[in-house]
Order: sequence, then structure tokens, then C-alpha cells
Amino acid sequence: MCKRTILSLATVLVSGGLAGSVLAQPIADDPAWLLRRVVDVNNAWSVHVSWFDDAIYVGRRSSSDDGVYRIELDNSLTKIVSSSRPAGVFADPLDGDLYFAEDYGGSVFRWANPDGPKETWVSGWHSGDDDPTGLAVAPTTYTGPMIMPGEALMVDRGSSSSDGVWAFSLDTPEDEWEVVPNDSALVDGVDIAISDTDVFIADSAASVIWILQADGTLLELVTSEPLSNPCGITIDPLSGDLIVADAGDNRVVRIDPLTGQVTTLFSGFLDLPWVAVEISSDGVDIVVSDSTTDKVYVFTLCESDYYPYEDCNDNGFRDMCDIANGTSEDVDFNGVPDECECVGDLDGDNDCDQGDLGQLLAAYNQHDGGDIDHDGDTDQSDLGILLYKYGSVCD
Ligand SMILES: [Ca+2]
Ligand SMILES: [Ca+2]
Ligand SMILES: [Ca+2]
Ligand SMILES: [Ca+2]
Repeated sequence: MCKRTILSLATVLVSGGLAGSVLAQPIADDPAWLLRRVVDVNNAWSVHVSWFDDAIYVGRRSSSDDGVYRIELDNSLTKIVSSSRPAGVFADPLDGDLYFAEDYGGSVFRWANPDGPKETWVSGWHSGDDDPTGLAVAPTTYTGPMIMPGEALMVDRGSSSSDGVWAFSLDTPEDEWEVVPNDSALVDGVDIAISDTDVFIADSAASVIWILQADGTLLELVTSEPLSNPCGITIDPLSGDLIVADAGDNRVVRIDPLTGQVTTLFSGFLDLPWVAVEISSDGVDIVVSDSTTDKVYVFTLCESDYYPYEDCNDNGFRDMCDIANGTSEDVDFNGVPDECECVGDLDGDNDCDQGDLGQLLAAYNQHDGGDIDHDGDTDQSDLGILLYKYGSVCD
């Protein structure tokens, strides 16, 4: 099946789950990706995917229930900690402690994983008003300028006062030092990302991605096309590319940091806030928040180039996408496309026939000897699957 067909199926699938919604859905312009999950989050603001345990966090802002929330697998929200208008959020990849910025109050806080409490981690950066916004931690493999692996950076957007970039320790509170001073080229830095070799800053008002230099100055990343209000930035761990939320054009783009080549990944958002985009440690999930649709979107990498062992039917797409978009059936709900297994073959002779039916009926309401749908019992649902597959012979 061609990529275009897969994409349109995916669009139908996601739209179908949102019947009655009057708000437009974003789309994956890049056919390697699929919009897999849509989560309702009132006043969704900054997002983060923990590299400690893969949990998705979202800051809710300008609501009566501001705070940092975890999005559970069933799309429900668990409030982790109250926070007044949270900006950037990240989890320490080594222990899962949460750090989050409050730009109005001017401090960065820590919530020790898993039970807290909320404690002021760094306050009083500049003299006067501070506006900490985006946060990032240097990976253990970091060899770039200004900080050491495991140390963090904060970009202060300044608003009407001093701006800049500050480093801080994740081990010791109130241990911060200035990295980019107020008189730099920064206009309105709102998010920051750290690769193995470089630090990148999304400057929304300047419409520029800056690269931090070893002397604390900033070099513009020249891009193949203009950006319009870059408000979120993260780094694809698979390719090393920058993933940037470009709020002016309501899209998320991929940027090659070596060539500046820009390609659109996703588009059709309504309002991308600060720190609107993050990526999982395995590079297969990109999470995007939209503060007008009140949604968090999870896009999943479907092309199997980086994960060929997740493509049992060898069609070039990860099997979870084949199942999600309807390319493959998974009537036994085991996450494996049914063409890759022999569904209903209880007696192991590579078909689904009378022998299997007999085994199922012998186990019916007794034990799990006929449990085809993997829910621990042998019942009507298993019988239905067997009858659906009855007569099939596997390769
Ligand atoms: Ca596949
Ligand atoms: Ca299956
Ligand atoms: Ca059989
Ligand atoms: Ca069952």
C-alpha cells in the first residue's frame, strides 16, 4: 500500500474518533508519521516526554487548575503538582525528578520523583524581574560548550526586563550561573534544546534559532526558509535534527542543524504555545500541545527504517501503525498484525479448524486453554474470533 493511502486512512481513523468536534485536526505532512493519539487537556501549555520513564507531562496554564499533569495511557490526567502558569517542564533522565519554570514568579521548581514535595530550586537569577521559560538538561554524552553533562539550562525570555540563558545544577539548589548575558542577540528566547554537541535556542520574536557559541555569543542558524515565531524546540535522537514548533505558521518542522534545510512535519494547529513540542527518547513519538484546541497530540513514527524488527509484514511501516491505521487486522488484540501469526490455531498445527474449536469448547468458561484474545479467560469473545478465522490455513 502506498504511503499516501496509509496517511489518508490514518486521517479518517483519527477524525472518526472525534465525531462532533468542530475544531480542525492537525495533519502529518510527512508520510513517515501518523497522528496516533489526541488527548483533551484544557489550557494545554508546555509538554514534555520523560526520558526516564516515557511518561508524557503537560503544563496547564491560565486555568483554575494550573499545574503539571501526567497524561496516562487511557488519556486521563493525573495532577502531579500545582504550579502558577507553568512554562517549561522537564524530567531528569536519570531519576525522573521534575523541574518546571514559572515565568511570572521568576523561579524554577523541583518535584522530587515520585512524591515531591514542590521546592524552589532556583530563584533570583538576575537582579530584578526574571522570566524563566524553556528548560533542558545536557545529555550524558554532551561534549558542547559552557556546561557539563547532567547540568541544565534555562532561557529567560526577559519580557520587559533582562533576558539571557542560565545554567543550573540538578544536584544542588540555588546553584546557577549566567551563560548568555542580557546584552546578547536574544530577543525573546522561549525554549532551549541540547544535543550531544550544541545548544539551540528558539527565539520567538526574532524568528530565529540561535546556536550557543563557546564564548557565550549566539550564532544564527541560517534556515532554507524563514521561521515565523519558533516557540518550541527539541532534538530528534534518531537523526539529530531539530524539531521546532513554528507558531506563526501553525506547523512543526524538522531542521537539519548542519544545512538549515527545513521540512514541514505536521501542520494545521491553531495555537502553539511555548514549549509546544517534545520527543520521546526512542524518537518514535513527537508530542505537540495546542492551547486553542485544548489538545495534546501524539504523532508516531511509522517508517520502519530505524526499527526494522518492528515490521513483521515487511511493508516498510512499523506494525503498530499498520494496526492503528487499518492496514493490518489484529483481531486477537496482541499488537501483532494477524498476517504475521496464526490466529485461532490453538493446537499448533498451523490452521484454524475443528481441532482448535474442540480445544476451545473444552476450555470454555473453565480455563485459559482457549484464550485467543489474551484476556485470561475462554469465553464468547474467543469463540467469536475463532469462528471469524475458522477454515484459515497459515503459511
Ligand atoms: Ca509493518
Ligand atoms: Ca494479532
Ligand atoms: Ca489448528
Ligand atoms: Ca479470552
